[in-house]
Amino acid sequence: MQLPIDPQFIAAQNEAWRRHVRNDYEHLGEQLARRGIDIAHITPQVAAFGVAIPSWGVGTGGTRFARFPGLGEPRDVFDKLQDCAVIHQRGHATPTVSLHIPWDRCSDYAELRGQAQAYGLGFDAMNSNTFSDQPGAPLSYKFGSLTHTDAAVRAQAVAHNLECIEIGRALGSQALTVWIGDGSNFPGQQHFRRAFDRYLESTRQIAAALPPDWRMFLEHKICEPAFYSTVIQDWGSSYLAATALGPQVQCLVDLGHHAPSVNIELIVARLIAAGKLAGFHFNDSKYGDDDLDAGSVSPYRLFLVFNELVAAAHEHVAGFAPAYMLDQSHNVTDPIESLIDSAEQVQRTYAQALLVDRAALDEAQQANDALGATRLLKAAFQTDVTPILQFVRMEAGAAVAPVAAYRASGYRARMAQQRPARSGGGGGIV
Ligand code: LRH
Ligand code: MN
Repeated sequence: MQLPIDPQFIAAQNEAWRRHVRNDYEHLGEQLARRGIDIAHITPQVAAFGVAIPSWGVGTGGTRFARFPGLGEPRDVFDKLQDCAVIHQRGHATPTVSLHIPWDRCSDYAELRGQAQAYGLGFDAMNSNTFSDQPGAPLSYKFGSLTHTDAAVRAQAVAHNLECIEIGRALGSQALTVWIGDGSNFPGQQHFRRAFDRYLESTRQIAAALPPDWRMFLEHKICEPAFYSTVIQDWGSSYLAATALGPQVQCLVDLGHHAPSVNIELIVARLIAAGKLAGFHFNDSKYGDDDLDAGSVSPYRLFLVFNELVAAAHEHVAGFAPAYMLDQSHNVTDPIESLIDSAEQVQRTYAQALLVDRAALDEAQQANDALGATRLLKAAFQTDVTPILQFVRMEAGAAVAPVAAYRASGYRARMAQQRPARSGGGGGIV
């Protein structure tokens, strides 16, 4: 493996931690054993946990008002891949990258795949983009893409998704995420039922082009860029479409795509029961699609989602194979640090959810012992699983303290030398 940072540097960083990590791990093991939990049963599951990095997240993000690029911004998909390798080398919880086309288009995908393998990385779901006009594209998506009233625009959007599948096949990806911003800004502007019919007509063509071992993820979103109606506005519209489109098509849940008070874990439970849960775009939000770092605002909300996921795995629910991805916009932090931290936060939340005493919870629910039940969840959520995360990283040759190790590596300063500074200017998420 050709790693961007010398593994010896990480090993040296870990030296000071080794004895403490072992002691803390053994101590937590004793505490968990008193709760009837075998830490040796939990740790391998945590070690096997992985969440994909969004390629568009390693560059500084922005809003419609402005974007303030940082130092050493990635120039192309190869720079992004190198930054993703730094993140995985640190936290060892992000073995795959989710690409976005055309932002990650390049001339040689075999070379890109080779570079990823050299970094020990793979490719998760591909993301198509018919929410902005491609340079030189004959037709505009101003009034929609897969649901546009003009069949030629729909055909252009379908063709783009088929191209994303071809690129993904060359890279070893096995899924396509389709999020479209199609909708309306004025009452009366769009015929809701006809727009949905056009969506099905277009996505049916994309689904028909899926290789047999691929899946297509439909991503719903309450609003933005359309602010009166959105064609795939909620899980209901997504589920109706995924059901109509067949077993290879499922519903992806981006945590930030719901109204603030929506019970997302209940939506997750419904999609699991229907065998239609594609997976997640993890992030956090307080108001809208804020794309903040996962678990940075409402860690308990993230935990309640993972509680449903761990319960489904525990009960061996049929067809349960969710894809885990981050989808964040890093406007004021070093994106690499945010992604290292967010991947750890998601892995931490998974570890906590593994600590829920499922048998006792079943009993409390059966007995309508509301407080007993919710205290079982709190007991797991309030367990500091840091020793397990540090132990897993140390055993994997990753950094016990990944953000500190990244800062000490001077990687960002080196990239600032190698990569020309990018000026700020107009808004936009990338
Ligand atoms: C839409 C979205 C979608 C991506 C985009 C970058 O808000 O969540 O998943 O294509 O962000
Ligand atoms: Mn998303």
